[in-house]
Amino acid sequence: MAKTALVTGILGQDGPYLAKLLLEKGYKVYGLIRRYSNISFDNLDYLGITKKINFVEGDMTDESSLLHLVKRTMPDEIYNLAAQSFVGASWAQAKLTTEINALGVLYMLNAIKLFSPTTKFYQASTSEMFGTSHENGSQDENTIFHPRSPYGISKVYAYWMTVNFRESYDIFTCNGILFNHESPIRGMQFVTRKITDGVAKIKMGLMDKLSLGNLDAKRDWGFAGDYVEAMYLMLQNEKPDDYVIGTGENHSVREFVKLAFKHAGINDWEKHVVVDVRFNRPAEVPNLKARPNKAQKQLGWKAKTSFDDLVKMMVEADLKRYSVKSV
Ligand code: NAP
Ligand code: G4F
Repeated sequence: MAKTALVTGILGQDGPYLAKLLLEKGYKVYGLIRRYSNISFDNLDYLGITKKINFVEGDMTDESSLLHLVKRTMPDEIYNLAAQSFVGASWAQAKLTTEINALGVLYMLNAIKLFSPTTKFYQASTSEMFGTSHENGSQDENTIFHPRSPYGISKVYAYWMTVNFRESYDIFTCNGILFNHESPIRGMQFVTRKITDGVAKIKMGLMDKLSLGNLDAKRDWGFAGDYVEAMYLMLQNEKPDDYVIGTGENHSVREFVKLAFKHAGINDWEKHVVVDVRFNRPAEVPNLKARPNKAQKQLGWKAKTSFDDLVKMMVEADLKRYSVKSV
């Protein structure tokens, strides 16, 4: 019989890439969607898999919906990707961020414990949990957490709850501590997509200036398509554990901007970029860089897409989008 997986966050960036991988492996995929007045399947459409998903309704903040869902589907695997995932919004919406990202995980884990204790659980943890903490400029599974935003704090709660259900109830739970990963279907408010979308608009003459915040922040940016393989591998491993996933290389926002303009054939990038302090955060995470050695050794996972290829892929996809629209 085909294996079954429930993917929360199915309409976001990672959900569609993961669902595509699972479908290719023969899984039946349930995708959790919440109620919308105007729902968009654009990201699933982009990967051509909308019709292959079994949509189920629920909300991470509604415990009873998750209890019913797990009881009804009893999937082999649950990948919890749902979150209020934008760090910048988490100060103004700290309570909502906590309810979705922290309590939502507790509700899902309780549902597994009560109705489907053999279900394996993946939690989308994040390098934001490290915040300002590092050893010689990089982070691994042993680096202590020092989150700098309500988002980071909510994810630390979820991380420990995931560990706790493993230790208390012997449930197969894993944390993937993923560093930033991007793609042509990355949300528009995140800096990489904001840049590649802006560069495409400037190239097409639809915009002249791109307003950004802190250009000195450094991130370890990889491709989402590579990272969902790590999620899958964690749940196929013999023993549940927690893994740092990243490229092991980092770059500043400024470097990303320069390269994006270069790939669009625009040399005078400084003419088009405006620094606007409104995009600065109350507390910044200045420098994230993964040491993904454990994942490489135990899961055989390694990032495949280079920084240059990632920026090029995103710029080309946005240029194509605007070229098609302008025809
Ligand atoms: P994303 O594009 O923002 O997608 C998040 C998804 O969560 C959306 O589909 C959203 O649904 C859903 N969601 C939000 N609130 C919900 C609720 N109350 N109930 C049910 N669903 C809800 O995020 P992503 O980039 O794919 O990231 C996936 C996960 O990995 C997130 O948990 C994120 O925090 C984590 N993470 C991401 C990165 C990264 O660099 N991308 C790195 C580390 C960790 P709607 O479409 O209905 O809004
Ligand atoms: O693209 P960002 O908004 O991503 P951030 O804050 O690193 O969070 C992302 O990665 C996390 C993993 O580390 C995930 F957990 C999280 O869900 C999300 O996917 O910002 C990246 C950097 C920041 O330092 C920010 O201050 O870019 C800087 N930045 C500079 N100008 C900007 C801007 N960020 C945004 N969003 N918009 C700007 O105009």
